Amino acid sequence: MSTTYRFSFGPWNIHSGSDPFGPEVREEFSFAEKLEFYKQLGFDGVQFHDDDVVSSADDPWAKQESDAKNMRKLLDERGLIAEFVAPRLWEHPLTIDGAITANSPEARKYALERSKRAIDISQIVGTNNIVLWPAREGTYMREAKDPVASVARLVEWLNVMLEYNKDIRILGEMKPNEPMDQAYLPTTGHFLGLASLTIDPSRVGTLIESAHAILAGLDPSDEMAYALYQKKLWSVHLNDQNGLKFDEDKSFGVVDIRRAFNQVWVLERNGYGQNGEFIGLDVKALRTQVKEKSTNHLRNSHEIFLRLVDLVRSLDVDKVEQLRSSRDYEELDMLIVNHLLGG
Ligand code: XUL
Ligand code: MN
Repeated sequence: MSTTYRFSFGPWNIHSGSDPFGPEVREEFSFAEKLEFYKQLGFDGVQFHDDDVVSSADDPWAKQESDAKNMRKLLDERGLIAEFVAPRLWEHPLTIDGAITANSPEARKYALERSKRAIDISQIVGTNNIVLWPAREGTYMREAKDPVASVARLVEWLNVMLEYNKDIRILGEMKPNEPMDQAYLPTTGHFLGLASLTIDPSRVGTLIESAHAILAGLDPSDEMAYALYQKKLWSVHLNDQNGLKFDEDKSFGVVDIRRAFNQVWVLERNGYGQNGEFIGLDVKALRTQVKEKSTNHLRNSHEIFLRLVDLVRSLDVDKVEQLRSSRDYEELDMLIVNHLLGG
C-alpha cells in the first residue's frame, strides 16, 4: 500500500530572518497570514509551541483557554490539524539555566506547571502529541549541575506528564548541543533508554530531526530506523545540515541529496505515515530571502521529499538485493548514484 503523505510545519518556520548576529531582515507575516500559507503550500498539519497557540503561557488559565479555543476555530475553519504542542521551556527568565534540570526548585516547579498547561492546550486544539525539545537541559560547563540528578529529573518530568493526562503521548526531540554546550540526552537512543524507566513506556516515543542527528555525528536514516523498529517514530523534522556547525535547518535534501534519499527510503519502506504520522519540515528560510520569497524553503522541501518518494518507489529493489548478496557495494554505489542522477 503506498502512503499518501501529510505534511506539517510550525509557525516559526516562516520568520523574519534574525540570527544571533543580526536583527530582522524582513517584516514578520502575521499569524493569520501564516495560516493561509499552509494549504497553499500543500500542508495540513500545524506544529505549535504552547505560546504559538496562546498569547502568553503566563496568562491566567481562563485567558489561555479562550486563546486556545479561538485557535481551534481558526484551524477547523481552514481544515488544518494541530500535530503537536511543545512547551517552550527555554525562553523564560526563570529557565535561563534550564527548566526540568535547573538547580533552582522554583524554575523546576515553573517547568512542571507550564508543561501541564501545554497539555491542557493540546487537548483544546485537538492533539495528544506533546513534544519535548529539552533545549537547556544540559550544561555550558561540566560542573554546573549534578548529571545523575539531572537524568532523574528528566524521568520525573516524564512521569508527572504521563500521570497528569492518560491520553497524551510524549515525543522527545533530542539534539546534542545548541543552545547548550552539552545536552544531557544528546540522541534518540539516550531518550528512548529513559522512556523504558517511566510509568508508561508505551506513551513515550520520539520525533527525529535530520539536522540534530547530523550534529551528533549520526546518520539520520539509521536513527529513524532505530526508532521505527521500536514503533516509536511518531514524527520527524526533515531538514538538512552542512556538517558540524550551528543548527542550520536548511531545506530538506539541499546539502546531501543521497542522505535525504536514504531518509525517505527508510520512512517509505517501513510504513511511516500509515498511522497518521506527519512529514514535519523544520526548515528555515535563508536570511538573504526577501519577504515575498520567504516561504520557498517550505515549497522546495515539500517538493524534494515527494520527488525522492518517486525515486524510492522506482528503485530496482531486486537489483539492490542482488548486489547486497554478492557484496558488490561499488556497483551498489553506482546504482544509487545513477538513480539519483536520473540515469
Ligand atoms: C530546535 C528545534 C525546535 C523544535 C521544537 O532545534 O528543532 O524547533 O523542533 O521546539
Ligand atoms: Mn525541530
